[in-house]
Amino acid sequence: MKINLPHSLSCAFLLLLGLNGLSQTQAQSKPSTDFKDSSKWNLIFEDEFNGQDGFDTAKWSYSPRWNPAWAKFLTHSEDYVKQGGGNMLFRMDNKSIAGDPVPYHSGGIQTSKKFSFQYGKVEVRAKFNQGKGSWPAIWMMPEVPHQYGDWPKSGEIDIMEHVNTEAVVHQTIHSERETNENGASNATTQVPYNADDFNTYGIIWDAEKIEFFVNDALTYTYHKSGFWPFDKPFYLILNQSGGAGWPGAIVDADLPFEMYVDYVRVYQIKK
Ligand SMILES: [Ca+2]
Repeated sequence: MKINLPHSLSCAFLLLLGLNGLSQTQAQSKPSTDFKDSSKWNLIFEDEFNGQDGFDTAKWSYSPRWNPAWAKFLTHSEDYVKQGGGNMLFRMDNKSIAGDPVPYHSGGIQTSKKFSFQYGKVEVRAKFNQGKGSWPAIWMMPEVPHQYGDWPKSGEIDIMEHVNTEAVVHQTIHSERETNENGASNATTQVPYNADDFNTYGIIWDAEKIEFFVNDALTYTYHKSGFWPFDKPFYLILNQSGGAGWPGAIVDADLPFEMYVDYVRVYQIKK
């Protein structure tokens, strides 16, 4: 999520992602634990987003605006993060807001300091539109941000990222071992999805591996090898970003960008 490449590197980076994704996807076998087997899992956190207007502040906070590309236009307003119709809507547009002179505004929320967990299963059902400069994401960061050092040393788990008008979503691990000096990761795959409808995105995370899923199908397994920062609690982030970093500039005619999230469910394995 924190990839921030000069434009000249973007094409080479995407090619790298593509080659990696293909070879790793082809190497997949059956998941170690059936993603949908309810007899194996206890629900420990959920938000069905079936309310109205604001989010549940017992579970979520606004993701703050700060320097990384994904966070440049985050805005603390129900205009950009709002429940309705059974979903949470994350929006990005170029409306002007008095006293806030950034060219775009977008929405994101996170569970930091309210909910984090170590090992388990995450399932998120979401739908988003496409457009030049768009970057919706469903991802996780360590609750203690620098316990193994600055990014990417303490790890990052990207359950779903999409950029621009691509026909695939990206699922990625960031760590010191996997992420290069330009912010690109070797531990990534790209997966076709149904762009016109909701899809489910998930992981199963344990002490030895992180398995990624799209629509309940295993797409990629990241096995523990060498230094492994994924042995601490992580929290969830949902956001619609864009206009900086990986997706590049926004074509205003493509706005608004919208991501609808139907639910977030987190489970841990029954003892
Ligand atoms: Ca819902």
